[in-house]
Amino acid sequence: MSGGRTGTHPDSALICQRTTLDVGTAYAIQRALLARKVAGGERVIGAKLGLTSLAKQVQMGVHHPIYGILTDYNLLPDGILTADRFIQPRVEPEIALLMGEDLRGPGITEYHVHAATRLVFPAIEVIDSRFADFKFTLEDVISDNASSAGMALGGMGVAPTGVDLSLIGVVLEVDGQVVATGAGAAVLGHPFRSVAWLVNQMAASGQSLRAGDIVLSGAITAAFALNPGSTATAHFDRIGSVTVTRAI
Ligand code: OOG
Ligand code: MG
Repeated sequence: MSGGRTGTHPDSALICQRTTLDVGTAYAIQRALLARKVAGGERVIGAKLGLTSLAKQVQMGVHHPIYGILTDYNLLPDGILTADRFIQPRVEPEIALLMGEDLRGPGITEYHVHAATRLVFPAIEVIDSRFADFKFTLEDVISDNASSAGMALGGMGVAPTGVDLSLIGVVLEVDGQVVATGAGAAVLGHPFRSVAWLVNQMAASGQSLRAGDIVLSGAITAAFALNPGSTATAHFDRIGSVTVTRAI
């Protein structure tokens, strides 16, 4: 890893040196960093997909889906990004799931994910990176927990029954200007397929989703930098809207 950027989170004080990793080692590093966070009092609340849409893969120059683990530290009260906690935050519109049942791979399909999903939410994920300008390899970004930094969910959730999430449109605005548009199908064809991929990948290291977990299914559009004082809103068809603001 490279960059040597620091932040206020204990793990962000790590100085990174670029090394040659394979994907398996990168996920082992991710788990080791998670163990440190949990030992420090953070609680696992779910998981996230990354690089599941063409827009994101092209933007980041990394052409393979990844996953990371979410903790309660990621939840942004009132959608506010406090000034001290982020390095170079970017916002991405995502469809989030609240699981109603445990899901353990292998062999999980989008149908299993649908059956296990209790609620869906409009979400904005805030990603951040220890790598200058988000320039990283697949293995780098996996070991950095898929750039996971924050998230905001809109409303109280909508039952997925009768809603085709692949057809849900989204309009992303920053400071009132439309910066991107897309639909749920951008993430591996369907958000449930994206989450099925996640669960099957997690199985390789004995990880799984539990009832009550929150899952971010992956950015539908490219990510956009959020400057101090700026506000981003993602408006989704049928499932609602969500807003985050970066404090000055
Ligand atoms: C990696 C994380 C990407 C997504 O939804 O595609 C991600 C990055 O772009 O830094 O969270
Ligand atoms: Mg994301």
